[in-house]
Amino acid sequence: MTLPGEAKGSIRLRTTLLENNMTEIPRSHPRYESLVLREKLVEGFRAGYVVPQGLIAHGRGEMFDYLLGEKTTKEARIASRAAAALLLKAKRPVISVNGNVAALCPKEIVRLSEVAKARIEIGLFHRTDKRISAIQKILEDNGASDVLGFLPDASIPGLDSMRGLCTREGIFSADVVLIPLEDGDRAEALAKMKKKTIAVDLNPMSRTSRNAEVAIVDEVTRTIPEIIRNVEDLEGDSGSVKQALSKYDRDENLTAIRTKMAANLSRFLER
Ligand code: PTJ
Repeated sequence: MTLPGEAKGSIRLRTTLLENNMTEIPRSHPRYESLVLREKLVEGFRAGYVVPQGLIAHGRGEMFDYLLGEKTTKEARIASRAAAALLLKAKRPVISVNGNVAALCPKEIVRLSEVAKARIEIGLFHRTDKRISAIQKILEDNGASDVLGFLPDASIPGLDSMRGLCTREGIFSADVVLIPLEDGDRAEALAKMKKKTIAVDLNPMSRTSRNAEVAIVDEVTRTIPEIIRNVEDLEGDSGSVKQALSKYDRDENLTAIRTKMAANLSRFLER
């Protein structure tokens, strides 16, 4: 049976999707992008590298994104440019990857690591060797080589969770660490180690956002390409790198986003 508006050729695709327990999302759906992200996470969950807690965390993120109008704000753009500048200034930048990030934007993470000359290290809260191997494979399938994290040989002081495990070559000796979709503990512990962190977190009130050197309040699949664009633009231009950093004030930026979210919420309630 062909559904209304469905091209004949898409029947095979629909069958494949059903066989794989995936849902086909019509492109015309007003929340198409958001639903595709959910599918990616569900796929990762079924394959075993996204934890169920990751699905809950994404739902929390969606709620904040709703308050942002599901689009990148001016404040997030300023923060992403500062993040790009920080990565370019870093001597040993590292990108930390967890299950959700591997499911949502592996290709973009690998591209960012190339343009910013940053190492990739897998760091999981719910750590198992099986998950690390699966995530490493996804990153490698997307072009990464030399992914760190499988064999940790150091730990972050003061952190009891498994996410404290890291590698000496990577996070332990990094000066700048990009920590997308993090819980607050490691962000705080990394700050105590005098590392500069770049958070990507839709919650502007989270400890991660409040502890990061640069806090980008935006959806991760929108943020990473934005950082890539800025790294490419700022590369080799030390004046603009300096300007990007001086233009950014974390607390001011977070306050502006909270104000924006509150205003949107009031508007929604008045509807
Ligand atoms: O793969 P693991 O084992 O390392 O576990 C990963 C999760 C995400 C489960 C773990 O890091 C966790 O529990 O995170 P939290 O404490 O729920 O924090 C995640 C933060 O990311 C929350 O503040 C969410 O609002 C935010 N968030 C969720 N999805 C997105 C997001 N921010 C940006 N983009 C998203 N897609």
